Amino acid sequence: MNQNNIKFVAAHFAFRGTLANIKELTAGNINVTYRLTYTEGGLPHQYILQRINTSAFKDPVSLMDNVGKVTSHIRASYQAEGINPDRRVLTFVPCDNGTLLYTDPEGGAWRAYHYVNGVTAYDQIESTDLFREAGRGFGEFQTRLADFPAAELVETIPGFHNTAWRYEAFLKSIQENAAGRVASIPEEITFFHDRKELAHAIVCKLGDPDLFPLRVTHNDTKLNNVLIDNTTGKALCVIDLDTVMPGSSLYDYGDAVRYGACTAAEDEPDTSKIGFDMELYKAFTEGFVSATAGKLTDTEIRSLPLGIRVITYELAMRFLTDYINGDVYFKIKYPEHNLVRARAQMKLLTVVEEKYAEMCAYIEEMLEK
Ligand code: GN1
Ligand code: MG
Repeated sequence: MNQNNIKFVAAHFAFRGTLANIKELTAGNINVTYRLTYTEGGLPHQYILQRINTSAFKDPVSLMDNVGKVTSHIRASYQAEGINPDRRVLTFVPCDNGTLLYTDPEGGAWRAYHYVNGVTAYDQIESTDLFREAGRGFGEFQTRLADFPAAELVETIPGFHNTAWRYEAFLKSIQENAAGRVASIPEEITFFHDRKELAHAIVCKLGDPDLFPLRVTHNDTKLNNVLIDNTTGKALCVIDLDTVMPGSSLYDYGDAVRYGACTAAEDEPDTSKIGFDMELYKAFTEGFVSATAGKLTDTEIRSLPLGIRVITYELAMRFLTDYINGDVYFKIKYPEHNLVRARAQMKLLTVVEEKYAEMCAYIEEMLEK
C-alpha cells in the first residue's frame, strides 16, 4: 500500500501531532501492520496502524467489539489493584466515527493503538528467564480474563482451534486439489493421516468442567505476542487480540511452547536445525503454571505437553492445507513458503514426540512439589 493511502487512512484516527514517519512491520502472517511516528512540540508519539485481513476475519466489527471489551476488562483489573494499566494492556485509538474501526472507501478495515515503548517482542529467546517470563505473561493474561463472561465474545474465526475440523478441511483440500500440488507431497499427507487421533485429543473433552473447561483464551500465543520490558525483563503486555475467544488453556500454552522452545525459526528450511529445548520448556511451564495457579484442573496441567503436540500438528496441517489450496490464507514470502513451514513444523512434531515422556515426567515432578 502506498504512503498516500496510509496517510489518508491515518487522517481518520485521533492521533496527536503531525505524521513524520511510516514503517511497515512484517512479522505477522495475516494482517498488514505499520508503525506511525507523529511529532508534537518536538515530542514523538508512536502508533500502530493495522489493516485487518478480512478474508481471515470476516466480521471486523464484532472483532473490534471483542477487543474493546477484553482490553477494558484487563485495564479495569489492573486499576482495581492500583497498578497503572498503560503499558499492561493495549490502548486503542478511536476514529472519526466514534468507534475503534475505520472502514476505508474500498472496504478495508483498519484499527490503531498506542505503540508501547521500551519493550521487545522477541522472535526467538534463548534466555530461560525471559521465556519463564513469557509463560508468566500469557498465564496472567488468561487469569485476568478468567472472570470475563465468555458468552459476550464472538468467535472471530469459527472453529479456529477445532483440530478435528482442521483435519476435515485438510481432507477437503486434498480432494479438491485446487493448485494441482497433491501428487508431489505424498509423504507429507501420510504424516497427518498417521497421527489423526491428535485431531480429536482435545476437542473431544473440551467443555467438560472437570477435564478441559472452556475458557477465554488468546489462541495465538507466539512469543512475539508478549511484550517484555527492556529494563526489568518482565512480561508487560499481551498483544494481537484478534483471536481472543472461548478456547482451551492447552491452546495458549501449546502454541507458545511450540514456537518458543524450538531451536530454529518457524519456517526454517534446513530441518536438521530444528530441535526442542527442554530447559526452555521447563522455564515456560513454570511461568505459565505459576501465573494460572488455582485456575487449571489437574487434567489440564497433566495435558500441557499434549497441548504442544496438538497445536504443532494443527499448525503444520494448516500450512500444508494452505499449500495444497494454492496459498490463499497465510502471507507467503516465496512460492514454496507454506510447504517449507509445514515441513519445519512436522519435524518439530517428531522431536516433540521423542521428548514427550520426559515432558510428562517433568509435569508429574512439578505437581508433587
Ligand atoms: C498467524 O499473523 P500471526 O503471526 O499473528 C496465525 C496463527 C499461526 C501463526 C503462525 C489468525 O498468526 O494461527 O499460529 O500465523 N493467525 C491466524 O505463524 O490465523
Ligand atoms: Mg495473530
